[in-house]
Amino acid sequence: DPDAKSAMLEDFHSHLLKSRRIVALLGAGLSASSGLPTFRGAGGLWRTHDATSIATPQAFAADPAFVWQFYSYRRHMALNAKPNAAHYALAQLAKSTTKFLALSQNVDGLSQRAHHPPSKLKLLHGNLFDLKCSDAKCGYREPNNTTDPVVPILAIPQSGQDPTATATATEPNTNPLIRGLDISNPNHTLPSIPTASLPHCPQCRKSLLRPGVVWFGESLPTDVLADVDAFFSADEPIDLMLVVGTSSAVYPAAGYTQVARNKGARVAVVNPDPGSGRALDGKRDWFFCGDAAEILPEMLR
Ligand code: BJW
Repeated sequence: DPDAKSAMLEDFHSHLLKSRRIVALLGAGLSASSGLPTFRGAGGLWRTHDATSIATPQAFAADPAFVWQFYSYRRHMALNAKPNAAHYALAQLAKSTTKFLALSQNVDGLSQRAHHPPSKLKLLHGNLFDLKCSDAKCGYREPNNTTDPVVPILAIPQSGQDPTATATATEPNTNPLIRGLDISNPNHTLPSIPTASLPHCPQCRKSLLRPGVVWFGESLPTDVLADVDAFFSADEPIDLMLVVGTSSAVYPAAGYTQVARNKGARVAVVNPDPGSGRALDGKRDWFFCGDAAEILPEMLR
């Protein structure tokens, strides 16, 4: 109902104009219209694996080459994707609101590339474009957003290089973000990679490097958590919480909506799935149902 939608937009907008302290919780749906798949639901399978089962220390220990192939593919996709109108709208809101914090679960670098001010962007789950030593005691880290692939052996094979591919799988790739064989398609054979050829830590010269992301069972970065806690514990209410493109299934990220609510925030959810955020049932003041790239620019205009 377009009338109901514009009334809701107007109501939201009048609250936005009064809001002094604003928090945004961001999830994979923010980057969906940039062509990057989300974790849960359609697109959440990589080959035959649930993407969330690859994002674990156990998967890396068991088969580091497979996990690196997944992350190398994701780095390639993200580097070839472009920020969408929602990333730009949020970056603009961040610039124009003194007391603003985005808590992003995304690791794709698209908010940064939309010029979101870095001090107002907290990366809860790390960054695809950081590398770190898989031995936490070593502690080595480096930013790496230029090398695609990280090591030559992780290069995405070019079409025509897969002799075992089936007829369907050799059809031209329709995903414009992938320059080469779509190795997320299980019909393509994955190149086999010896562990010795994977990227190794230049500091301890012993352990493998791994992506600087937060896997299940790992703690979120302590400096990030401290900054988020400082924002929430300031002796001032929070006026508005935006919850954009997340299933609110993963903690502690999903719990920040309640924290903001306890500080007085009204909550606006942007998601095409009407059932999204069951964790938020009864806690949403506005629900904008649809693509963030379409709706956020209207909301934040
Ligand atoms: C659109 C759209 C469009 C589509 N526009 N929207 C308390 C209770 C229970 C469990 C725990 C708890 N505390 C901790 C845990 C354990 C665990 C956890 O939460 N488990 C749950 C699954 C139950 N949490 C952890 O382990 C965390 N660590 C931790 O807490 O350490 C301390 C500790 C350890 C152990 C025990 C207790 C405490 C770490 C979590 C790390 C998550 N890592 C990943 C991978 C990152 C690296 C990578 O990218 O590969 O992070 S998993 C994955 O899920 C990724 C995401 O950031 C995260 C959230 O997913 P997100 O962004 O919400 O995506 P989706 O796909 O779920 O949803 C997309 C949404 O977009 C959908 O709703 C769509 O409808 C929507 N959408 N198109 C707008 N166009």
